[in-house]
Parts: sequence; C-alpha cells; structure tokens
Amino acid sequence: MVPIESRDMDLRRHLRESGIEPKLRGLICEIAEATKYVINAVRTGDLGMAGTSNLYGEEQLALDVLSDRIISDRLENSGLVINISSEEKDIIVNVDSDNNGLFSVAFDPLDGSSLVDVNLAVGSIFSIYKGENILQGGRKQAAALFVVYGPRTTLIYSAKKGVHEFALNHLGDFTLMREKIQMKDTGKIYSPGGLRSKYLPGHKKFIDFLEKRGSKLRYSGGLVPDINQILLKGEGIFMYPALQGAPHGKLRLLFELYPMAFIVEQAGGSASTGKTGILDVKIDNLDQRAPVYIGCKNDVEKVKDFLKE
Ligand code: FDP
Repeated sequence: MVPIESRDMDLRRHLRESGIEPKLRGLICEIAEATKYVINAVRTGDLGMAGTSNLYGEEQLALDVLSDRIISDRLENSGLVINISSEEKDIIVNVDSDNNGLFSVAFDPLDGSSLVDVNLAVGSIFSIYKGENILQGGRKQAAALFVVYGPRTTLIYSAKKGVHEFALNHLGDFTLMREKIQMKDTGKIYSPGGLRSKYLPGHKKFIDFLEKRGSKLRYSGGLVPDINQILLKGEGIFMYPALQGAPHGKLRLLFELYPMAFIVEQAGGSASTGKTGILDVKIDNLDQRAPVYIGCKNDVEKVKDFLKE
C-alpha cells in the first residue's frame, strides 16, 4: 500500500491524474455526489417503513427506497447513462432520454439496510459497464465502487488502475486516504455468512481449518463493511457459501458479487464460487446468486480443496 502522499487530492483530481477517460470519471463523480445525499438520509432520515405516513400525512420512504430514488435520479440526469438496474427494483430501466448515454450501471443503493436501526455500518455498491448491456458479465466491468456509511463515510473505487480509498471531509469532498491498496496472499480474518447448521461438509471443514489456524472471526452482517475491512486490513476471507436448501447461497452476482470481486481482484485478491472465478460466472438474470469466497488469493484457492472432498 502506498502511503498517503497528499490529503488534498480529491476524487476528481485523482481520476484525472490516473488517466481515467473523461466520461467515466464524470460518471464516478456523479455517483459520489449521489452518495452524499444517501449518507444524509441514513444519518438524519426517519427509520419509517415504505408506504407509511409521517405525522403530517406525508408518505415516508424506507431508507433503501429513498436511497434508490436519490441514486436513480442522479444517474438519470447525468446524461451519461443508458440503462440502470437497482437491487431495489429488480428491472432494467432505460434512462437515456437524449441518446447520449455511454454506460450502464447496476447498483445496490443501501446494502445491509436492516443494520441502520441498530446503528451499524451500511453501504452502496456500484458496477459500471460500457454500452447498454447490463448483463455482460463481471469481467466486462469498466469500473466498480462502493461507499461505506460508518463512523466515517469512505469511498473505494477501481477503474482497472488500482484500488483507492477516499474519505468524505467536513467540506463535503472525497479526499484520498490510501492509494493502490494491495492484499496479502494469506490472512488471519474470516467473515462467515450463513447459518452454521446449514453448512455443507466441505465448507464446515474449511471453517474448522481456519479456526485451527488461528484466524479471527470478524462478521458485521453487512457485506460492504465486511469486505471493506478485509480489503483495508489487507487480509482475510469473506464467504457466503452454498447451504443446505440454498445451493447458490444468498448474495447476488450483479449487484453484490461482481463489483466486490472486481475490486478485490484489482487489489491482488481473488473471488470464487469455490469452483469458478466469480467474474467468470455467466449471468442471465438480475436475481442470479452464487456462493462466494472472496479475499486473500491463497485462502480462496485453499477452499477449493475442501469443497472437492
Ligand atoms: P442484508 O440481508 O441485511 O441486506 O446483501 C444482503 C446482506 O445483508 C449482506 O449485506 C450481508 O453480507 C448478508 O446479507 C448477511 O446475511 P446473513 O444475515 O444471512 O448473514
């Protein structure tokens, strides 16, 4: 990991100096702007349920619905986007009214939204593709990013030129914290999703192996903060395995796994279903799910031996 060289380097300048093409950097900046409104909603919004009314009879929106609306509106008005698909809506929406769009964006507006009312960290996740096809597959992503709404608001992006972290400062700018984040080959943190009583034998043995090896359990229940921790500590493995009764696990390829796999691979880590690389899994529907092992390269490789048995 390269030490912080300048705390004044903001996201826009970083994208420009990294040689990211102008329209793509414009889109990443639009997304970053939208997330500032999401964090405001998370910090100050009512924890109302969708479809209910507040004291004044106005409709209250659940935070995930509100976040979806904030991000969708911003993308629609950016003039850069053809199609969007949100985890919240589960359809592909054409937003390219003036036919100038160049990209399509899949996003999870507020992942882990059930954690907001217990004040744990949550986040938004984005995948950017060139062109109109949102189901091109993970390897075709032009860029991916996520934003963590925790004690601080941080943004991690990769546009195939390394993985970089920014933090929202008191002036409302995302400024560079860490550049060219790199993961170790093996690590001592594990984040295990899914009910233990539903584990399949190979997965259970892998968990036993990690525990005997002295790995520490670190699981918040939010994909964004859990992956963020592994990435920034530079070590560990997050998993949401195939379970009895759920052979494809829980997490969704398009909105969760592709972008996280893209970022972790760019940081020198790896992501697999236990058999196939996540980015190589072909996708044919928005709701497609896959088991996932993501993090340090050697740990992700090691699990394959256990799952083969
Ligand atoms: P949630 O259902 O709270 O939205 O994507 C869904 C997700 O959270 C991830 O953020 C998280 O990693 C996972 O589900 C947690 O699932 P479990 O509660 O089954 O561990």
